[in-house]
Amino acid sequence: MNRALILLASASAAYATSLSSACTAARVRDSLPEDGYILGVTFDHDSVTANAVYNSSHSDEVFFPDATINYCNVTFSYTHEGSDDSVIVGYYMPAPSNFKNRFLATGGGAYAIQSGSMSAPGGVMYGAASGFTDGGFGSMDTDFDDIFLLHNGTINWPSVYMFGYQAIREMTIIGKQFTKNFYDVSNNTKVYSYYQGCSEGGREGFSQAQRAGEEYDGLMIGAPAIRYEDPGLLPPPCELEKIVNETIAACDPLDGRKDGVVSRSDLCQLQFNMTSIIGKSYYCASSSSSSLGLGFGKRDSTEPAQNGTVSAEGVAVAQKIVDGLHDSKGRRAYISYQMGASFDDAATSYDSTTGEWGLDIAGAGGEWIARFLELHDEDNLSSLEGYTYDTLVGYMKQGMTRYMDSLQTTIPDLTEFYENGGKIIHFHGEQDESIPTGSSIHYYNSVRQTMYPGKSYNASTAALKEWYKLFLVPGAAHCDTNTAQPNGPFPQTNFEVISRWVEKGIEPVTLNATILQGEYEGNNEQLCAWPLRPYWKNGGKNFTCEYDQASIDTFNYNFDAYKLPLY
Ligand SMILES: *[C@@H]1O[C@H](CO)[C@@H](O)[C@H](O)[C@H]1NC(C)=O
Ligand SMILES: *[C@@H]1O[C@H](CO)[C@@H](O)[C@H](O)[C@H]1NC(C)=O
Ligand SMILES: *[C@@H]1O[C@H](CO)[C@@H](O)[C@H](O)[C@H]1NC(C)=O
Ligand SMILES: *[C@@H]1O[C@H](CO)[C@@H](O)[C@H](O)[C@H]1NC(C)=O
Ligand SMILES: *[C@@H]1O[C@H](CO)[C@@H](O)[C@H](O)[C@H]1NC(C)=O
Ligand SMILES: *[C@@H]1O[C@H](CO)[C@@H](O)[C@H](O)[C@H]1NC(C)=O
Ligand SMILES: *[C@@H]1O[C@H](CO)[C@@H](O)[C@H](O)[C@H]1NC(C)=O
Ligand SMILES: *[C@@H]1O[C@H](CO)[C@@H](O)[C@H](O)[C@H]1NC(C)=O
Ligand SMILES: *[C@@H]1O[C@H](CO)[C@@H](O)[C@H](O)[C@H]1NC(C)=O
Ligand SMILES: *[C@@H]1O[C@H](CO)[C@@H](O)[C@H](O)[C@H]1NC(C)=O
Ligand SMILES: *[C@@H]1O[C@H](CO)[C@@H](O)[C@H](O)[C@H]1NC(C)=O
Ligand SMILES: [Ca+2]
Repeated sequence: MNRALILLASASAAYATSLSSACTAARVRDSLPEDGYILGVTFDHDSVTANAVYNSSHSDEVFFPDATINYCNVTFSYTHEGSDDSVIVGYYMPAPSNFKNRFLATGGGAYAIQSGSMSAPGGVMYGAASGFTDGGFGSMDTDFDDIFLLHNGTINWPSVYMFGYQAIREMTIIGKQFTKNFYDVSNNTKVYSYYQGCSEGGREGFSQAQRAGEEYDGLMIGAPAIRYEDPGLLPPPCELEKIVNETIAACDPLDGRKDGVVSRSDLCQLQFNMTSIIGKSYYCASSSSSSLGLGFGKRDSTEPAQNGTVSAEGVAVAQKIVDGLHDSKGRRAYISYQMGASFDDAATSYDSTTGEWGLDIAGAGGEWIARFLELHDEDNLSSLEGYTYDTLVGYMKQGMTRYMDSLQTTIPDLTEFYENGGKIIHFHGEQDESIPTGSSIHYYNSVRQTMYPGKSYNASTAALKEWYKLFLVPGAAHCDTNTAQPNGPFPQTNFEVISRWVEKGIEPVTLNATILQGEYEGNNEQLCAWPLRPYWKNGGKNFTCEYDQASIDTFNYNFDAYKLPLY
């Protein structure tokens, strides 16, 4: 039966179709857009797979609430004519009775372009067909860094553009039409289109706002890695951990509420001097640890017990980290983490052969230099000998120049997205230890100044907030809650909030969030929209969002190490 006959036969009965009868390879094949729907793209009809998944339970996720869902798991591939590539896309299609005329595109983390099985359920539970792509890298298990080099010295440029923005754009354009066909939605009925992702997934979201603005109605973007930035060289972990703990203890009450959460890292920077920690004793038992994050902080280590007192040198190193990357002339090249954030991505590692603590470099930072800048098929640097801050600034410049039109995702002109009526909820953990919080504020300011060049600070902020809001998440780590500040909230219901904003015009003045661990687990909190800052009056009881010029000014940066503007 061809498509037209199916349409006639099913007429308006589409919503009565059960998941089991809808979820067939034949229906998926019939629902594929025409070849050439995107110029040069043809579909491989033999590649189609479809299987119904029932009672799939998801709990303890930070980006969406607990839910049990049913969906049709669809995959198929397409090729770009004239190339011999094959791009696999995956879509989780809600049961027809639960479909709410929504499509959600999802992204990945670190060098993975997708985390579909982890992200797509967050759309299905809200009635959205939810898509992801392998970028044409070979399989859903193949990351960008695995295929980026064709050989030492030879870049696989098509993969750079696919990772940069093209693959997710195509997955969305194909997915929106496939969704209409699959559910028999008429072409003139709106299917709302969303994106959700954090870290590299956040970068992918901004890549779409910047380069595919007409395709989306709402974007939920967390802690975006938009600049392929500071590789982050740094010094003994127990001493640094003690410095962080003391900073948290000293700065927690500055926000008006003593709850173990540094909700005002700006007041911490203005009022707390880390030299007061010198002389305090620290102790850490020996440990063997390993952690794998969504972001850029991969590490493994075995460390001996450490016992000592905080030194002036240790505090100086911590201060240098907090000040951010500067060149030897003292010019700013990059931003650092907010005070109170852990130094995990910036700590030293123990060399068991020499028994000394040496400079370390976060896994992804070393790989960035070795593979993406030096073009060696390796995932770390062999040595840090001879590296200076100027070397790192040089790498920053090289990265920006080489990948300006592909991976650099800081175009501040979002006119197309704005004119299409798009809305953005952008959030960033205020205690992010991997992508500096200030990086998001700097981009927000770049968009504000670019979109509203003639307006004052307050007027341009008010205009931007009508469609693009930035929320800092008190105490939150990189795309996650923070074990060191368990009473901090996390914005877990963003899909609910943005769909109300897009579909019903209910504007989120504050962002809904929930405490997800610790003694207050389950409590609701609201997050202030930048540039307003949280402050608790009346002994921690009365929550307010205040305008504090001195605090806002701590987030203004002048990147004078570069001649080109850094957006
Ligand atoms: C899914 O769960 C419901 C409720 O517990 C149950 O009735 C149903 O049989 C389950 N379906 C499958 C396919 O396991
Ligand atoms: C979805 O389908 C793909 C392709 O057949 C398969 O690899 C994957 O495991 C399936 N996922 C689920 C949750 O069924
Ligand atoms: C809907 O639009 C698609 C893409 O333009 C087209 O291929 C299809 O024939 C249209 N369907 C109907 C029923 O008009
Ligand atoms: C820092 O505080 C954490 C609790 O958040 C504790 O587990 C850890 O031992 C402390 N570290 C040091 C060096 O005191
Ligand atoms: C902290 O105090 C020391 C010693 O008084 C001073 O040299 C330093 O400039 C202060 N640092 C900051 C960031 O205010
Ligand atoms: C740490 O060192 C001090 C002084 O050397 C000693 O008194 C103390 O017992 C040590 N603490 C631990 C937990 O080893
Ligand atoms: C690529 O370079 C690394 C050293 O930088 C070397 O170990 C490896 O063998 C080279 N691979 C090829 C295919 O030449
Ligand atoms: C990467 O290499 C540097 C320098 O050789 C080393 O200090 C660091 O521990 C390595 N990092 C990882 C994650 O292997
Ligand atoms: C900007 O708005 C804030 C909060 O409404 C106000 O306190 C501040 O005075 C305004 N600044 C200017 C220059 O008008
Ligand atoms: C806000 O979050 C609470 C949990 O903290 C949740 O019960 C409620 O449904 C959320 N509201 C919206 C609009 O998402
Ligand atoms: C705190 O909030 C309560 C209840 O909304 C209100 O009655 C009280 O006046 C507020 N106190 C202060 C100091 O703002
Ligand atoms: Ca606090």
